[in-house]
Amino acid sequence: MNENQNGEFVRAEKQKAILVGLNVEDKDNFMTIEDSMRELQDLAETAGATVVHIVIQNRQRVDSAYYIGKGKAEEIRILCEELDAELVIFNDELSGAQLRNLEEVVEAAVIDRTALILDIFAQRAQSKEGKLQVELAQLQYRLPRLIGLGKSLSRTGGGIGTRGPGEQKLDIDRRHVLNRIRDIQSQIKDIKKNRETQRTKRKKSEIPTIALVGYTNSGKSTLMNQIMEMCSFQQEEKKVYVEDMLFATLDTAHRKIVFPNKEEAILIDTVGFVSKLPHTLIEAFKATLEEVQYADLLLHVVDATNQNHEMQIKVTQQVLKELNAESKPTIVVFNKIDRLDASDDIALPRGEMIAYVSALKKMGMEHLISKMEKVLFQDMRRAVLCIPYQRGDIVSYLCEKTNVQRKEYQADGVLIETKLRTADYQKYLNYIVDKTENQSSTF
Ligand SMILES: Nc1nc2c(ncn2[C@@H]2O[C@H](COP(=O)(O)OP(=O)(O)OP(=O)(O)O)[C@@H](O)[C@H]2O)c(=O)[nH]1
Ligand SMILES: [Mg+2]
Repeated sequence: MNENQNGEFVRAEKQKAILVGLNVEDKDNFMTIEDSMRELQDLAETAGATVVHIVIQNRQRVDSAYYIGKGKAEEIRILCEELDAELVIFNDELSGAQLRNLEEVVEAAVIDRTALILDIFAQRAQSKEGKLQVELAQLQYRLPRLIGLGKSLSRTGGGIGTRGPGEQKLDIDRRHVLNRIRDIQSQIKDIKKNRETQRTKRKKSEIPTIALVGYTNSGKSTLMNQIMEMCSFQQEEKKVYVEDMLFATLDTAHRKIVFPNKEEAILIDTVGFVSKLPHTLIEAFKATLEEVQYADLLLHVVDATNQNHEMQIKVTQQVLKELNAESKPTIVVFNKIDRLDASDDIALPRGEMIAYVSALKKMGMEHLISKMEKVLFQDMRRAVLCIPYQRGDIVSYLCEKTNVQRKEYQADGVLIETKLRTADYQKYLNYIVDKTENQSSTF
C-alpha cells in the first residue's frame, strides 16, 4: 500500500481474503450457508478483494468470544500464513470483543459482513446525500466497536472495511465520532425536509409515484431506462446508471414518464437490497428509502435467472416491511427472461400483479406498462363532456392531459369523450353530459 500526495492510502493490489461462515442449526435463515458464502464472496470481490479460501464451521450456536471456536480461529491463522491472506471476512455481524479477540488470534485484519457492505456503499456513494448517509451508517456501526476496531483501522489504513466515503481517514476518537454523528444527523434532517417539500408538491399535482425495488443486480436501473424510453415525452431524459455489479445504484433518481393514456407518473430508482442488509444502513438510508414508503406503486424487480430468486424475494419483502411498505400495491416483475430456458419458467408464478420481462431485450414491456397503468389509474371514469367555446383552457387541458377518444364541434360547445381521474371528474362535473356510465373502468 502506498500513500499518495494527499496523505490518502492507495491500494496497489487486491487484498487476499479468507471468508469465514458459521452454520448455526437453529437459525431462521432464508439461504443455505453455501449460498450465503457465495454471496459474501461476490460482495468481497465487489469491494476489491481476491478470495483465496472459504471456511465454514458447523456449530450449535455462536461463540460469544470468538464467533467460531477458538481452535478454528487458530486454524485460520495458519491458513492466513500459508495463503498469504491479510484479511479475514466473517459472514455475520461481530461484536467489538469478538473482533478484538479474533484479530489477536488470527493475526490479520478482521472485518464482518456489515463492514464489508458498508465499505462497498462508501466506495459507491456519489451524491452528498448518499455520502452522508453511508458515513452515518459507518460511524454508528463503529461507535460500539471502537476499541475492537482500533487495531485493524490503524494497521490496514485504506484496506477494505476501513474506508469512508471520500477516502478520508477514519476517526477513532469516541468524542469526535459522536460529534460527527450529530452533525450528519442534522444535515440529513435538512435533506428529509427538502424531500418532504418535493413530495408535497408532487402530491398537490397528483402525479403518482412508482418506486423500483428489489435485490441488488436484479435489473432495476435497466428496467427504469427501458420504461423511460417507452414512456418519455422528451427522448433525452437522462438515463440512470446500469452496471453488472452489486450496488451500482446508491442514489435515488426521479424521472417523469407519460403513459400511453397520457397520464404522468414519477419513476424512482432505488438502492438494491441484499441478505443481512445492515440495520444501520437501512436506518441511515431512511431519507432515501422513504421514497418507497410514499410511492403509489412498487415494481419489485426479481432476477428470474438467479437460482436464489425466491430467497431474494423474501429478503426484499423483509426490508419493505422494515420500511412500512409491505402492503403497498406491488407488481412483481420477473426480469431477464431472455436468459430463461423453456423448462425454467414452469415453476414461476402467474397472476394479476406479476409480470415477465426482459428489460435488456425489451420483452414483455408493453404488458408491464399496461399493468402499471391499470393499477395506478383504476379510478378513472369514462366521461362525455360538452365544454363551452369560451372555456378553451379546459379543452386544451383535456386534450393534453387525458386520452381523448372523441372530439366534436357542436353548436353549444366542444363535445369530448375521454377518461377522467376522480378529481377531474368532480372538477368538471358541470360539463359532463352523459352521466349514465359512471362505473370505474380501466384502459
Ligand atoms: N440478460 C439480461 N440481463 C439484464 C437484464 N436486465 C438487466 N440486466 C443486466 O443485469 C445487470 C444489473 O443491472 P442493473 O440495472 O444495474 O441492476 P440494478 O438492480 O439496478 O442493480 P443495483 O443498482 O446494483 O442494485 C447489468 O449487467 C444488466 O445489463 C435482462 O433483462 N436480461
Ligand atoms: Mg441500479
